Amino acid sequence: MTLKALIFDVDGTLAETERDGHRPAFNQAFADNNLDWDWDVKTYGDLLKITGGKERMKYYQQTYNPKQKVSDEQIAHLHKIKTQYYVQAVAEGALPLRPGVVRLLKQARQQGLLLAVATTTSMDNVLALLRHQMGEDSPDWFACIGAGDVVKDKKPAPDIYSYVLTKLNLKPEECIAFEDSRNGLLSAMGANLTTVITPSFYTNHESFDEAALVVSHLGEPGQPNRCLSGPCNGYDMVNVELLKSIS
Ligand code: XBP
Ligand code: MG
Repeated sequence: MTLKALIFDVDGTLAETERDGHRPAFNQAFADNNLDWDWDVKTYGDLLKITGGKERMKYYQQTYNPKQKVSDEQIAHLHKIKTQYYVQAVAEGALPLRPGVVRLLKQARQQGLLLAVATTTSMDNVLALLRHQMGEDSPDWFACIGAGDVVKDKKPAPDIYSYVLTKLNLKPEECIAFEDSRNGLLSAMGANLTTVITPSFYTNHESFDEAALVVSHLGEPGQPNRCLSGPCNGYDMVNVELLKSIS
């Protein structure tokens, strides 16, 4: 079937956002609210199995501090403050896009493919990242941005990909998803999407057996990627030709 759209995860896929973006933003929000939580790099890696910031805080409270009372209102407040810190870090340029992301987005647009986002993270975070890294009008490059609480069940549930497919009015066979995590792969697979994986800092030990292609990153001229599994067909970067051959 003809390839018509590329659908991108954000955290870990467009940019390495977790360790030096989301994690310190959570910790700043905790400190501001006199909460004695402090997520170090290892703890945060363990907590990433729970997708969604509010869900992650709730899980941490229930699992690590069961006696502590933190209401849903407090979680929502902490999340609001965390988002402000995260957006501020993004606006200061703390989180560059991964190699090959801009190149592939531009090539796909030039060749008439639609672009979309399917992410667990909040819309404010996505818009801040796109605008800061690719210009004020870059969110308009995307036919659909599915983000955060727009669906009830976050990844690994397929809901966010199903939502985006419905908005695009496309079949899964007409699209390819880009992910960095097993939770993301399960979500895309649950919506019957062919998936390309670029493992990230926190996910490079995970299993991606069901992915169509696993590459170290999307690749740039002068910065070739490594083909980790799947038919890279001799390419050292992911481009539309390669994607058509696996779709
Ligand atoms: C990303 C996430 C997000 C961010 C935090 O998962 O789990 O929750 O860590 O974002 P994926 P919010 O890359 O699979 O979409 O705090 O805005 O929820
Ligand atoms: Mg991700």
